[in-house]
Amino acid sequence: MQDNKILIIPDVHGREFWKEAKARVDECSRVIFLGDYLDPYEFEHISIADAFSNFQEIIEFKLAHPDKVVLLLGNHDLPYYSSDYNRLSTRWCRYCESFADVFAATFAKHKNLFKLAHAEAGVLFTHAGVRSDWYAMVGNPDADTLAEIVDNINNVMTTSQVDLLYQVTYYRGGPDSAGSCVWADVLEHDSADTLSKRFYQIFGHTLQAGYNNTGGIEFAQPVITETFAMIDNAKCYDLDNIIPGQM
Ligand SMILES: [Mn+2]
Repeated sequence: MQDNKILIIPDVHGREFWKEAKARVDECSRVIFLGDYLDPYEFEHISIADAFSNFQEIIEFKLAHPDKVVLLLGNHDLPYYSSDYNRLSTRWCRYCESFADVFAATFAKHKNLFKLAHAEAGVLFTHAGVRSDWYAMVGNPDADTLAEIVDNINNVMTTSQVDLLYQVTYYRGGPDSAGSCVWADVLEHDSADTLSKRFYQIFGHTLQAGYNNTGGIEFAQPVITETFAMIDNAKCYDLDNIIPGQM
């Protein structure tokens, strides 16, 4: 096993590409899921039942490797995960009303397996990336250590601050000025952002896909910059292959 081999799994949405992690788990020191396990896209024709059994398999994978596997929460997970989270969000989430109780019970049973933020190798991992102006509501983006940033973000879930997660800008149909760490669109991220300049960030959330010549939909390239990588295109990524200078 290599010392520091980190595998990153962007938005799942019922897809099976994450199973590469199962095949490679012995060579990895960490496997980090960026969240959004359920609510498949219509164009992919994945049934809700299949998406749910896929999610259960991810939970089993985490239980089999509790220290190695990290499960982050995305905007599609929070309506099922937290009854305190703003239910209005279901309007924009392909929220599955008919299975919502089943999904909520599964999250509730495994509540402690999930979190909002993770740091590893000096990199900040979240579902949608952390903007300085959003983080300023829970900490100091210019001074906090990476460990403090992760703690402050994770604590949002367990305090009265949970509403901060439902900060959505006009890019995603919301009225707020700063998208949260589960809602910020990739277009809201700026390489000059104070926080991104201090800590490299890796996140998913903004699907990279488009129409091909025959009218079908194909996944497109990730958005990789000098200060962040947005990798929501249904592929597993080795950290070594993302960060500029380490390729
Ligand atoms: Mn997603």
